[in-house]
Amino acid sequence: MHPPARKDYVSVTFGEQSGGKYNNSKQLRRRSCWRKWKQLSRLQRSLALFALVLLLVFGMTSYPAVHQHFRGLVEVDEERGAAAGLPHPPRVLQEPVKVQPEVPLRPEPPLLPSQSPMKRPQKRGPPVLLGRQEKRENMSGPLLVGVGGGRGQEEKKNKESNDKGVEPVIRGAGIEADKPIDDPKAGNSKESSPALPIEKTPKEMETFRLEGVRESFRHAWRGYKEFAWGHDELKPITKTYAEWFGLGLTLIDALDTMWILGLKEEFAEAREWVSTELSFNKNVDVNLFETTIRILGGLLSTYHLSGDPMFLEKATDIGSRLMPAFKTPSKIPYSDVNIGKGTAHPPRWTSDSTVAEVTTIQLEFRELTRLTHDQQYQDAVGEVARQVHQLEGKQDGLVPMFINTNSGQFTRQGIFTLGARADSYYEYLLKQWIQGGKKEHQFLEDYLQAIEGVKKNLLQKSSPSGLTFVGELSHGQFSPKMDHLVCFLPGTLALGAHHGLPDDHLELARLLMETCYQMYAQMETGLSPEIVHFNTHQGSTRDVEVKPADRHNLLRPETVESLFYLYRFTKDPKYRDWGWEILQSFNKHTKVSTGGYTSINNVRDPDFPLPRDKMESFFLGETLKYMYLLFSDDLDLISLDRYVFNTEAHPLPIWPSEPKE
Ligand code: DMJ
Repeated sequence: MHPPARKDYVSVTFGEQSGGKYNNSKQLRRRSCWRKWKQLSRLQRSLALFALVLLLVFGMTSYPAVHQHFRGLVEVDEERGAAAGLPHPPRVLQEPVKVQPEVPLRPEPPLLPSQSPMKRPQKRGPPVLLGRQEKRENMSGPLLVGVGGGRGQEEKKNKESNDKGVEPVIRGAGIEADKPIDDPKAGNSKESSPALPIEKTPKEMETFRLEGVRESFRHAWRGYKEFAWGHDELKPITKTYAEWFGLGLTLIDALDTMWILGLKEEFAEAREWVSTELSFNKNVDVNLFETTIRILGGLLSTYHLSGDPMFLEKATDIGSRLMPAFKTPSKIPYSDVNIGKGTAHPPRWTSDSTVAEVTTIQLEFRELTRLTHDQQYQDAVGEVARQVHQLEGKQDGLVPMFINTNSGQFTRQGIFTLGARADSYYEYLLKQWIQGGKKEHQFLEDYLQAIEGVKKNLLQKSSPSGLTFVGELSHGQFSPKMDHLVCFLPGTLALGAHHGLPDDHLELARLLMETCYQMYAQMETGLSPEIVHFNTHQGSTRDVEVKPADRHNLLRPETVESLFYLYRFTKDPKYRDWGWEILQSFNKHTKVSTGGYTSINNVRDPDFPLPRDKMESFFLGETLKYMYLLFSDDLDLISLDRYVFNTEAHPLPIWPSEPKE
C-alpha cells in the first residue's frame, strides 16, 4: 500500500470524535495532535518548525529591552559626568563586583508588616520603593501617620506649603513601621508617636527632628553595612555595591557625620575598618579633586573632632600619594593620580583640567601642611591659586570652566556659570580667606569681584513669581539654566556676610534660598531636579521648567547646606521647616526599605521616580550632616567662628591667629 499522496498545504478539519461523543481526554488530544502533525508534508513541518524558532529568537532578543523598560531603570549612569556637568572620572573597576548572586531584575517588594503573603500588592513600578499607590492603599494602614496631600497636585501642595509652612506628611516610600519619621506639627500621627503632645516646645521639636535625621542616617548606614561594607558606594536596590576608587569612599565620607550625630557604635566600627583594612597602597587611578575633598577632607576633619592620631596618619598617607598630580609643565595639576604607582595624567581625551577641581583642593592641603609642618602641600596648592588669581580671561571676576595643564591658561572659554566645573572655585575663595584668619586679601578681592560679576551678568528674575536665580552666560548670551549645584551660593553668601562682608550679600542669599527651595517645592516629588530652566518671559504660567534629561536627583546637599547657614545666621524658622519638608520627601521617594537611599531619575513622577540604584557618598557625608546641624540649637556644634566646612561638608579649623610679638 502506498500512502495517500501528500498535499503541500495545511488543511485542518474538525472531524467527529469518539463516535460523536465529546471526549476531551488528554490522551486523545495528544494522539490527535500527533496524527495531525504526521499528516503534514515535510515542507509544512519545516515551515512550522522554522516559524517556531523565529518566535523563540525574537522573544529572547527583545526580552532584555522590554524587561528594562518595565523595570523603569533607565541606565543614565553618567552620574558624575555629563548630566551632572562634572567630568567623567575614570572607573578603575569597570564592572561593579557583586557581593551577592544576581538578584532578579524586578525583585518582589518586601511584604509590609500588615500583609500576609497572599496580599502582596500587585503593582508596576520600582522594586522596594513604595510610592503614592501604596500611600493610597495604606491610608488607613499602619504606614500612614499623617493626613493626605502629598505632592501629586502642584497647586494643592503649594497652597498647603504656604498655609502652614510645612507639608503634611505621609509615611511612605519604604519607611518602616518601627520608627516613625513625620512632622510633629501635623499632630495626628496616631500609632507612630502616641506619647508626643500635639504642640511641641522648641526643645521637643529639636529633639524630634534630630532623632528623625539620626534615624535616616541609621537606615542609610544599615544598607551600606549590610551590602557594601568597605566599598565605595551602596547600590541599595540590587543590594550590592559599586567601586569608584576602591577606597571605602562612603565609609570615610561619613566618619565625621557619625561623630557629629553622636552615633558612637557606628563610628567605632568604621574607625576599626579605617585602622585595619584601609590601605592606600593600591594600583588605582583616583580623581585628585574627589579624593581630596572626600577622603583627605574626611580624614582631617575626623582627626580634629576625635583627636585620634590614626586619622592624621591616614590623611598624610593619602595626601602624599596625591602629590604626583602637581608634576605638570604648568604646575596646574592633572585630574588623575595612580596612588600606588605615583604617576599622574589628565583625562584620556584632553590635557585640560576643570577649573573648579584645581581650585577646590586648597583648604585640605593647606591644613595638611599646618598639621605636619611639611610645606610641600601648601606650596603646591598655593601655586595653583596664585596662577589662577592672575590669569587673563575672567569676565568681571567670573572664571571659564577649563584650564590647560601644559600652558596654565584658561581654555574653551566663553561659558560662565556658578554650576558644574566652576562652582566651588568661588566657594574656596571665601573659605580660604576665612581659614587663614582673613589675612590673604587676594582671595577676598577675587571673591568680592566675582559676586559683583554674578550680580551684573548672571542674576535675573523668573516669571510669573519673580524668583531671583543665577543663570549662565554662553558666548555673550544669557541662558536661564541653573544647576542644583548653584544652591551652595546662598549659604556661601550668608557665611561671607557673617564674616563681615556687605549686608546685601545676605539679602541676595535670602532671595536665592527661596529659589532653591522652590526648585524642590514645585516638583511633584518635592525633590529638586539636577538642572532647571527658569521662565523669564512675561505671561509665563510657571517659573520652572525641567528638561527630560535633567529630571534626576542624586541626593545632593547644596540646598540643605544653604538652609543650615541661613538658619544659623537669621534664625528664621522657615528654613528649618523647609529642610524638614525636604527630608520627608527624601524619605518618601528615595528610601529603600531594605536599607539605604537611592538617587532617582524622575523627580516629576511620584508614582514612578525611577530609582538609579546608587547612594552617593555625599548623602551621608553632607546632606544628612547639614540636615542635622540645621535642626540643632547647639551653636557650638561646629561653630562657624571656629570651623570652616570644606566643599564636602568636612569641618576644618579656622587657623588661630599667631600671638603678637
Ligand atoms: C560634592 O561632592 C561636593 O559638594 C562638591 O563640591 C559638589 N558635588 C558634590 C555634591 O553635590
